[in-house]
Amino acid sequence: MPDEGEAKSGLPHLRVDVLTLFPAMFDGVLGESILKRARDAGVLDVRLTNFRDYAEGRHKKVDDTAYGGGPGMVLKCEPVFSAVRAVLGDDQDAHLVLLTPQGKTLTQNKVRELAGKRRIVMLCGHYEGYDERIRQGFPWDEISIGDYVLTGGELAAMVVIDAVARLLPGTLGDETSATEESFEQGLLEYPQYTRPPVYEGMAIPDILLSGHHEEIAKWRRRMAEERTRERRPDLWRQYMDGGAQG
Ligand code: 6GU
Repeated sequence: MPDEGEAKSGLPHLRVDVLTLFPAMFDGVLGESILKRARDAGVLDVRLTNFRDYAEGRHKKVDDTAYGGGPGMVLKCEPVFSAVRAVLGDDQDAHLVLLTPQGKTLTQNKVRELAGKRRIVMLCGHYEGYDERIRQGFPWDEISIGDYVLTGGELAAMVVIDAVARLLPGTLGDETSATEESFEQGLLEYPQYTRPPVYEGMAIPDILLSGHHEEIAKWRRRMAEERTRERRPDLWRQYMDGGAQG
């Protein structure tokens, strides 16, 4: 029998628990394409928990007005603490992720780190924010997906799951090494082409038909570098410094 943390295939296996008030938002994303394949293969195990189920009273209230006044609702402590504790059980080493625009911006480095975990528990907020004591109550890794505001953490959680899933061994086909892609090396992708060789007068670069694999690799590297320098001077600087890639 495979150990916990291994898929049927013997590949390592990531479990992600998502705590959300809108579990149905995940159906389409998890039920199609590569994420569906990863789940069917047992590489990725996503479990959705509606933390409203942990709210008390007939009204199952999960949010309330803010102390001190102001617009918008704040996510209450009780249902969140109860749900997180129930989902964790006695698991001591699950990685806790709080989706919030106040978090550190997600990078490919962080995605790689998360892909190495055995279990991730994600909390998706909605409304104006979390009661601050939710932050204090658990050792959250607070993650944002960029400097703009979403209506809730669900789309952000899906972005994290998608980016992490494609790095799990067994998710992508053998020929697609996710780590060979230029972005993993701190560069933007080089231009790609497929048939036909000429489309509406636009021809593909001759080099790609030359059969010179070394020359093609050099050309691709040059194009990736040029593109990065022009479009993303921030990434280019990091690349030239040989520093940590974001
Ligand atoms: Cl994680 N949540 C929300 N509500 N908005 C965001 C975000 C997260 N990341 C970027 N914008």
